[in-house]
Formats: sequence, C-alpha cells, structure tokens
Amino acid sequence: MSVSMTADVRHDWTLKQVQALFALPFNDLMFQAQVVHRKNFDPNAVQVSTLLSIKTGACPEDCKYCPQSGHYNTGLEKEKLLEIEKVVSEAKVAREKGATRFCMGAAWRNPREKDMPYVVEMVKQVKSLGLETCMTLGMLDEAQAGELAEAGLDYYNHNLDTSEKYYDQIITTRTYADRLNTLANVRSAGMKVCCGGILGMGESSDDRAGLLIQLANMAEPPESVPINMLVKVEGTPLENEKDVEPFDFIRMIAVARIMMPKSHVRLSAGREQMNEQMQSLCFLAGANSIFYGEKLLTTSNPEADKDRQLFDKLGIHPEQYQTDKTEEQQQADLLKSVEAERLNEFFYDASVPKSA
Ligand code: SAM
Ligand code: DTB
Ligand code: SF4
Repeated sequence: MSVSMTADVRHDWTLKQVQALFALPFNDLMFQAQVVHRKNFDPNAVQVSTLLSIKTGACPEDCKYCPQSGHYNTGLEKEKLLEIEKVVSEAKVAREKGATRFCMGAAWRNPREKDMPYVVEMVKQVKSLGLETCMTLGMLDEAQAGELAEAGLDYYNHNLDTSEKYYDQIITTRTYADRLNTLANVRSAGMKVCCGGILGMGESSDDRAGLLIQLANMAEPPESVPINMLVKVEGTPLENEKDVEPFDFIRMIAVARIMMPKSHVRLSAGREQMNEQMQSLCFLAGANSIFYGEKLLTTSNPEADKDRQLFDKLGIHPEQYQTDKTEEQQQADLLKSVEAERLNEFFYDASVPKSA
C-alpha cells in the first residue's frame, strides 16, 4: 500500500491500511509522518494549552483509567464547581506563562441545567482575556452545545478513548454511541472538536488503529487529537497495567499525523513519565500541541520551566493563537511569532537567563 502524501484529507481509511502503517519500519513511518507534517504545519511550532479542573472527583461514571471516578478509592479530595473568579485568575496565570488555550475540565457525566450559567460565564470571561477556550464537561445535549457555542467556546473536548470494540472493557456507564452523539452535537453547534484517546489500557494494536479510523473517517475529523499515555493512579482498576512500549506510543502519534494531516495532534497526559528524547521523537512524529503547566487535571505534568528548556533545546516555539484568518494573515502571524521567539518576548521570561 502506498500512502499518498499529496492527496487531500482522506476519510476512507481501512483497518488493513492502518495496520500497514503501524507495521512500517520505524524510520520509514517517521519519515512519512514528517513529510505530511511539514506540508501542513510549521514543523517547529507547538500549540500550548493549560488545563484546569473546575470540578474535581466524585464522578458517577466508571472509566477504569480515571482517578476522579466515584467508583474507585483513589484518595482524591473532591471539590465543588470552582468560583468564576478563581477560574479567571488561573487563566490569567496560564496566559502570563505563555499558554494560548485554556481548557476547563469537570468530573461530570454531563452538566446539569443549573451549572450551565456558570460555565457559560467562565467561557465569556476567559475568552475576554484573549485566550482560546476549551471545555470538557461530559455529555452535552443539543441545547447545551448551542449555549456553549453561543458563549464563544472555541473547542469541546470529548474523547472516544479507544476502539468501539474495546470500549465496554473500560467504561460501562455510557456507550460509544453516547460519545459519538455528543460529538455530533458539538459539531452541529459550530464548535471545534478535540477528541482522542489513551494508550496503555491493555488495548491491542487493532484497537489503537480502530480509534484512529473512527476519528479520521469522520466527515470533519477533530481539529485537535489528544493522544494520552495512561497515568496509572493507585486505586483505579488500571493501576497495574503494563507500560506502553515507548516506540509504539511514538508510532501512534506518527500514524495519527498521517491519517489526520490538518489536525493538531497533542502529546497529552503521560509526559512526566517520558524523557526528553522520547518527547522529541513525538514532536518529530508530528505531535504539535502539549498541555503546559505543572498539573493536568488531578495528576502532575512536567514543570513549566522544564518545558521551556526543552523547547529551547529543540528550537521549538509556541504556536500563536489560531483564528479563522486568511493565509496572508496567518503567514504574517507566523513571521511575527518567529520574530517574537527570536526576541524572547513571547514565551521566555527575559529576566531569567536561558540555559546554555
Ligand atoms: N468527565 C469528562 C469526560 O470524561 O468526558 C471530562 C473530563 S475527563 C477526565 C477527560 C479525559 O481525560 C478522559 O476522556 C480521558 O481520555 C482522560 N484521562 C482521564 N484519566 C486519565 C489518566 N489516568 N490517564 C490518561 N488520560 C486520562
Ligand atoms: C485529554 O485528552 N487529556 C486531558 C484533557 N483531555 C482533559 C486530561 C488528562 C487527565 C489525566 C489524569 C488527571 O490529571 O486527572
Ligand atoms: Fe468522570 Fe470523565 Fe473521569 Fe470518566 S473520565 S470518570 S466521565 S471525570
């Protein structure tokens, strides 16, 4: 099979074709992914998002990977919905540290009607800071998706997590169809979709391929595709799962890049367990987004300072805020971002000496 690298985005991937990509010699796969990446993106720009848990723990769902599920005892301290002011002040800190997108997550099966005015106000106020906004609140009905879109929410995150076949081994309190239904509501409300999955839950290589096929074959694939490596949390049913083979994780990123050439592929949870060399191979494979800041939702993420140093070592610069701009405007922005990077204005604190 040959994968055309000049063709436009395809939506007809078959399992056999994706298996063939996974089976390529590592260097050949990386080369193909890098060619696709360079054709569609600035290869040295990485989008930077910061996460905040706006409602923590005691979730009624039974996702086997999740420290926030009320079904397992993980010793997590639960918290009510945060006050709007607290969320806004955390968003300001994220912006000052260089994030361009602020992602707010809630441990809900779905938001209740009485929660909606609060989350809507959060979107409005965070957006007014000049940040892109993302939320992940569980299932949404059509009206709720409409309200969030109306408030100006840019992205909605809702992961499929794995293949349809493997899904009921991981979650029993909702179905794959429920997930797809929310994704359809998000799309028809006009928001951008952030949807990906997790590696390391005991899934097979075909399950990984199955997830990517679901995503890539959507009429409009997600603009953002988070690939998480399971963070094994004590007390969850998956706490003793086998580690993911690092090269298989990198392969997953590369195959995602090839199958969804225009999407941002996010190297998501699990970076703290990866060394710098592995992360840099993920960037080479086409990952071009990260979660930045010391905390994911409830577990830890690399120190911001360490990430700045890694970007510095690799000559990577943070990607500018993306809007519906013309190509000329985007080009002008790209030049500006390169210049800003050169002047250390955008991301680095000029008062702190850079490492040699
Ligand atoms: N409750 C909402 C939902 O599930 O849609 C939003 C929050 S939920 C924590 C968001 C995503 O985080 C999950 O879909 C899952 O992909 C990811 N996640 C949760 N726990 C994780 C873990 N231990 N390791 C890696 N990813 C995890
Ligand atoms: C995603 O795919 N990963 C993020 C975000 N979307 C919401 C969450 C990762 C959570 C990791 C476990 C925790 O910190 O609780
Ligand atoms: Fe709840 Fe989301 Fe965690 Fe599942 S992943 S238990 S829905 S917070």
